Amino acid sequence: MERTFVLLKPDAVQRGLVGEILQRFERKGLKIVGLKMLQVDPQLAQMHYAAHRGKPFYQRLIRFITAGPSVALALEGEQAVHRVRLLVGVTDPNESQPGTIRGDLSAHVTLNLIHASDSPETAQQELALFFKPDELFSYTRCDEPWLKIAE
Ligand code: D4T
Repeated sequence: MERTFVLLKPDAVQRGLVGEILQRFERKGLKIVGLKMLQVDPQLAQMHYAAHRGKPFYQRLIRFITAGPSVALALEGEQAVHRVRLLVGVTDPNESQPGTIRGDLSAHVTLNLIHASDSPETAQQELALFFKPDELFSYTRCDEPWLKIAE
């Protein structure tokens, strides 16, 4: 089992899309193992987007991500990083496929609703950046034993 980090960005909260997006992950079978609302402050934003420092869109990105509350999520499942990235869709609104979160719900390259870790290593770093150890949970969902029928 793998864990990944997801951030529902301020536009997801402002547009009332938190439930819709959470539902897509739950319906896919990903397990929520961490969930909290927070306001990303400039320091956290700079750490999270350190790889983009100096790029033309960097200042806009920091301004946007700190503009209002976000929702941080930890999701667990088989190949969770890859599966979540597929559900999210690509960054460019001209290329994001219908059926994906961005393809269905976002039309802007910066206001793109959601961040998801791009590798298991990044996921570990980002989970540690946004969650304290006691904010992440290990538990068995009641459908899990039944679903083992296919093993
Ligand atoms: P994040 O990191 O937010 O999940 O987005 P992606 O993984 O899909 O995309 P990314 O790292 O390439 O870009 C990070 C972030 O920067 C914004 N952005 C990106 C932007 O505002 N203008 C741009 O031209 C690009 C390439 C969107 C996501």
